[in-house]
Amino acid sequence: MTPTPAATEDPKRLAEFEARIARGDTIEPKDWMPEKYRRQLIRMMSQHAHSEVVGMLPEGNWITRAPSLRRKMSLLAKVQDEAGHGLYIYCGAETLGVDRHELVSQLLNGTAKYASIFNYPTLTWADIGAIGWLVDGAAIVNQTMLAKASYGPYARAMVRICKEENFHKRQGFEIMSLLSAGTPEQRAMAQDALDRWWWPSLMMFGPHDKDSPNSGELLRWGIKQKGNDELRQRFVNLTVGQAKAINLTIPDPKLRHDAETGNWAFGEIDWDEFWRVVKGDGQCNRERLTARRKAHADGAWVREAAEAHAAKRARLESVA
Ligand code: FAQ
Repeated sequence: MTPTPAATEDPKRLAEFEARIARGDTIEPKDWMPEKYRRQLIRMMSQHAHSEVVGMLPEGNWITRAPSLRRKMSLLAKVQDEAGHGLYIYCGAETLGVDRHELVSQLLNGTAKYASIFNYPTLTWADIGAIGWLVDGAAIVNQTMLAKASYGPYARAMVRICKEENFHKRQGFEIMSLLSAGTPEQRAMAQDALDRWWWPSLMMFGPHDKDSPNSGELLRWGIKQKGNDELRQRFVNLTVGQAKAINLTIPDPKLRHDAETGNWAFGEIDWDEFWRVVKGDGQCNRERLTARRKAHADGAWVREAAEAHAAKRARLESVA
């Protein structure tokens, strides 16, 4: 049997580490940690950071077409926030001893994963409402839990990120609410956006727990506080009432309230579609990576200038 990385760790240190987790201690960058804990965090945090950065593309596409100055300002601020989220999380990942350039290369060469949701197109203005309401709404449900993660730098980044995501969600819900109460065409546009973004939003929580290879370890080490299914259910429970409040219909004929559990039962996710998109064959995967590669190439001069400036400052400081 191949030993698991945890089994190769010093059992005494591992037991001490797990006792700290059980006590609810926060693990900080210079603390001892099992190699597998570090690797899981780098995997999850880098995927998360890539998601924030790629996640700017579907909405960035609408900044020039926002219907008013107020909407343009909100959308600009939101997209800029997502860039900031990517940066905090890349910085957090770097505290685990990994080089950000390496992580970015993995994104650009197509070997890294990022959230499947960002491989769907934004066809109308209502999609901007649906993303704020549903995608940021799902992100808040997931990330509020991660704000209690055992790794300090990740948990602290999530506190600020969740505050900003709340603003994102509100502006999205406001767009959907106004469109839904507007002309028949606007209402149809809002319903169409909900129809297209509902199922991909549920996919954001990942596969069922039974099919999630990482959840066991992440839960045991307090990185995740809840499983994928429980968080997905929480999101559905919260969102059904919101859809009703703005007179939109969730596109799921199996949606029904289960009086016994208090939950909204929902239909099965199309897992073939999920895995197809995760593996690179969604509607916009190629477009998204092409855009990121171009942005990286176009930004080469900024990186060179920053390095030259840093070298100049270091030279000046050394002679001072
Ligand atoms: N898309 O074993 P699990 C946002 C992969 S931020 C793509 O269950 P885990 C803000 C998974 O990586 C959105 N891949 O994995 C915003 C794993 O692959 P690996 C991002 C997915 O880690 C709003 C494999 O499947 N949020 O939206 C997905 O335990 C608007 C097996 O899955 C985060 O990243 C997926 N949906 O649980 C920005 C939050 N689901 O690495 C712009 C942090 C699963 O073994 C605009 N991450 N996979 O090859 C998490 O909470 C977790 O990583 C999960 C997945 C829940 C995403």
